[in-house]
Amino acid sequence: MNTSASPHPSHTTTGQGGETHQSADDAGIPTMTTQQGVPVSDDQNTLRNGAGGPALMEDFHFREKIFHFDHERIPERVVHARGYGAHGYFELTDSLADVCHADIFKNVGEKTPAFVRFSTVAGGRGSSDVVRDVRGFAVKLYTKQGNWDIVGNNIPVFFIQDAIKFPDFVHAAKEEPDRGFPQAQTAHDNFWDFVSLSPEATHMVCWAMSDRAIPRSFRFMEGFGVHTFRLIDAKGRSTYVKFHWKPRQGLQSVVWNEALKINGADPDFHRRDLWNAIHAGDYPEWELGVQLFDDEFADSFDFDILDPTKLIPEELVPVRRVGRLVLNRVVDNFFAETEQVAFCTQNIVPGIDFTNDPLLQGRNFSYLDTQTKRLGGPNFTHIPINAPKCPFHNFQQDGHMAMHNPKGRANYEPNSWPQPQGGPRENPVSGYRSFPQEQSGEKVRQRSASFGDHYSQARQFYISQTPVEQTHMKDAFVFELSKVETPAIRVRMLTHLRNVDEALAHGVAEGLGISPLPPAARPFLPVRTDLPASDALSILKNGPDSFHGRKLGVVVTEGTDADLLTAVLEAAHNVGAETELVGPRIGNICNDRGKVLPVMQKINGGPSVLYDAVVLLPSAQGSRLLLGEATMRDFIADAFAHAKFIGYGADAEPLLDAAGVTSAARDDGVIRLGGGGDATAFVKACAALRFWPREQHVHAV
Ligand code: HDD
Repeated sequence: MNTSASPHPSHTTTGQGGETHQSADDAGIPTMTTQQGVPVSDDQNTLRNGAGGPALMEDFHFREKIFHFDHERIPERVVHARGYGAHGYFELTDSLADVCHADIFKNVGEKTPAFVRFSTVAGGRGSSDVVRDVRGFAVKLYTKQGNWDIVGNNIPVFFIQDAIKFPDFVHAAKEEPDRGFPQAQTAHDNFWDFVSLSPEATHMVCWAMSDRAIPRSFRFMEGFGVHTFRLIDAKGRSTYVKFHWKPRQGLQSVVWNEALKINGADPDFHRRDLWNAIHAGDYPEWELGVQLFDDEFADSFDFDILDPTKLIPEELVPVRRVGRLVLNRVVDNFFAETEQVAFCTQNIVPGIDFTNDPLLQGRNFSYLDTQTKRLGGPNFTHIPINAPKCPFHNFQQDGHMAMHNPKGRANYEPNSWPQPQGGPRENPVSGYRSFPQEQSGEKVRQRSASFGDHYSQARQFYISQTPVEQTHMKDAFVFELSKVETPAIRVRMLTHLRNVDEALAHGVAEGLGISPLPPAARPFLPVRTDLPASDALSILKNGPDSFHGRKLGVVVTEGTDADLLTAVLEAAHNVGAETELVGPRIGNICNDRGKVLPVMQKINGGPSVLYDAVVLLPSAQGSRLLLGEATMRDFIADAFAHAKFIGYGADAEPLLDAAGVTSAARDDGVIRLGGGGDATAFVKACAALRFWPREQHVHAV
């Protein structure tokens, strides 16, 4: 046995192949066993007939280990394959008992365990985080009356109106079947072919081309239940409801060029962000908001409340905040929890009910079905992450991996066995009851005519954006359509955009070199141009009021000014921002007082796209060294181009010049830091997140 300089020197051995590992020859280290519990003596060498001989079939340990490995993967989700989950709780802050008898909405202050999984939609499990895509926002609430899943997105409307179109939509959005690319993006012919042939998609496409589709973090995005649901009160009366999750952290997105670069620098940008925030104790939080309305409102509203391509502006029906969702614990095991969690729209509890939204009705079939395939059988509810946390009893039995078969003789009902052998019985008082909605009508395959206005709300969304956001939308359309190879598809898309906004259509056409504009698509119902702008639809109008929860990248070198650095770090920490030092190398860098700095990133590994704002504090000598460094110039040029706030010490001026941020180009977002007061003012300015007036000066095309 050899010992070496490992973190566990006393138990470390060197194996026959020179590998360093620990053995359980000492108390306190668990002995490895097979799945049958048989202790393992050697986990690194197969059993063979002589050292150079063939492997022996009887090596049950080898066979079990490889067999299990061969079966590690389960099918990835057909959509929303890439996701990241966390645990937390929901706390009721305002009773909804006036309109809903669900237990979760009764007692103010009561906490209900929750699990949330955020996701992208189109990409595979191993794709990048910051792609242009809708984000899933799925919440599982382990209530005392069973699990309630709100399987929502970060966008309040959807691409299609009827679930029967979902396979077509998803096929068109994902990689093209003959070539297997492009991955995790909609910038290709099939997607735009489908949506340009489906006018109902126009509203959602506008959202997808807005900055909503490139969030800065899961923490900084809203969630929406999308459909209209029902709340049922104790007397069985129904109130319509739309669910909203409002981030306490405020809204924030990145810019597109930044997104492209983040995906290279850190494909796990969003999951790392959530992991870091929870580990730092900066627990992300959302308020649960409800828009409540009745039949009278529904009848008077300009659109059909059952149409999932429409939203109800918050100015018309205000969002009542009734609770908070706090994420405070990462998973113990990604596969067991995040991968195996199974959300189903059909999981609702007494007091909540569905409506006739045709998309929701179809979803209620799809989720149960897909989980059975994905998780291998009907007992996926026995997996701890999916099991209710309240008592549950029924006579469902057997099947693959059954963990909770009923005990005793009775496995059917009615039965006449006495309790406890007789088992559970239905409960007409506390049991789930559906709202007794009257139904009539012929059996037809027909879309309601009231679903026919496809452009008015798309237009309302567009005019609700700030000019900066409108430009981003135009640029996104141009980018995506520039990747479409078939000219007719690009032109067809423009016919829809003309019904959204003429300036938008012109801008996109110009970007694509299309002239003259094609005629507008003929709308099924006239386009409403009188819908007022809604501030709630803009990200920039709903940003944070401080730099809390954001990340500052600080460039340091040998000899960095210790006082200024301390002032910057303190100012950032005082508002709850994270900081990271970036330098020419990691470790062994001293400030001007000889103190070693905890440099976490080398400049090429920590480009400015990973930070919300940057500060440049090289010493004069460090600045000279970095002048020849291309990645340093990129760091500054990108931060400037992405409209970030840049703070700098006097010695950083040559670096700014070298990156093209000359004294003439420097604007109010490029801030010279002389002392501690400046650092505080800088961090305060960063609350605006970006210096948007710069954007128009850094783009010529
Ligand atoms: Fe869906 C997953 C959200 C329409 C069929 N969907 C899935 C997830 C989210 C959504 C967040 C991932 C859940 C997780 O993290 O595990 N889906 C939506 C929203 C929709 C929507 C907000 C429209 C309002 N979905 C939709 C339709 C269908 C599906 C119309 C089918 C008819 N969705 C599925 C699915 C998935 C899924 C195939 C794939 C993996 C899974 O369910 O668990 O059943």
